[in-house]
Amino acid sequence: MTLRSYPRFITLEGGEGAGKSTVLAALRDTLSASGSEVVSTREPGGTPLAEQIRSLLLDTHHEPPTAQAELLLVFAARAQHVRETLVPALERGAWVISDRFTDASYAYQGAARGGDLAFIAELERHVVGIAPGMTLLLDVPVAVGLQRARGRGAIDRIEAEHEDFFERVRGGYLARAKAEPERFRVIDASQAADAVAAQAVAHLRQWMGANA
Ligand code: Z5A
Repeated sequence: MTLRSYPRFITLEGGEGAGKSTVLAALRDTLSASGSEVVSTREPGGTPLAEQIRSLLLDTHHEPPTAQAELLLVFAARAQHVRETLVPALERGAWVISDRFTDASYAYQGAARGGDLAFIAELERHVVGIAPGMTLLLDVPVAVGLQRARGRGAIDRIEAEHEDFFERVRGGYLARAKAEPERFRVIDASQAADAVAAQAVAHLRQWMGANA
């Protein structure tokens, strides 16, 4: 099964503290101002069941999942999100912005945890089946991103990983962007937040113009 790409499906990716939440708000405002229906969502999460799986994944109070359990939980949440939220919205013509999607599994469970990339690709084909038209990768040096993320207070299970882990995450994302340059737009997210948001909005406007 090949992946079905939806032009109105936009994903935001990046390491910790890259500034995805800030950019997502700017993209949502731009799309809403054009009069379109906009659905903003996130992964893991985006449905009640998938949000429960998110807390199992991130909460430090549970028994930590093994690498394989983590991978399957992430894809279980995604299976629910795709069928219950993403495909219905895309099929009715809404724009959908998701804070993370399958690229995150290649970066975190694949590149960083050492999971089998071919198995992740099989899961993507059989369980997910869809792909974003455009992905904005907010790329920031690991030390800068971690300082921002940890400056916010409570740290979740994955945020508690060592810097090496996040270097592998960053490398995994950059490799994905290099392999699919037509889908990815890489933004230097070490700039000030308003400059990052302005670049993201410029990419969006260009994309909207081409996919009106
Ligand atoms: N995960 C996974 O392992 N596999 C998967 O398949 C998926 C996810 C889908 C939850 O994701 C976790 O799930 C994540 C990967 C894993 N790992 N962890 N932990 P998440 O996206 O919800 O969580 P996150 O990556 O920890 O989000 P984040 O750190 O909140 O990142 P962000 O949304 O990109 O950052 P932000 O909230 O917009 O900004 C963080 C802080 O920095 C905040 O105080 C801002 O005011 C500040 N900020 C933002 N931009 C700037 C700039 N440009 N300059 C200065 N300060 C800034």
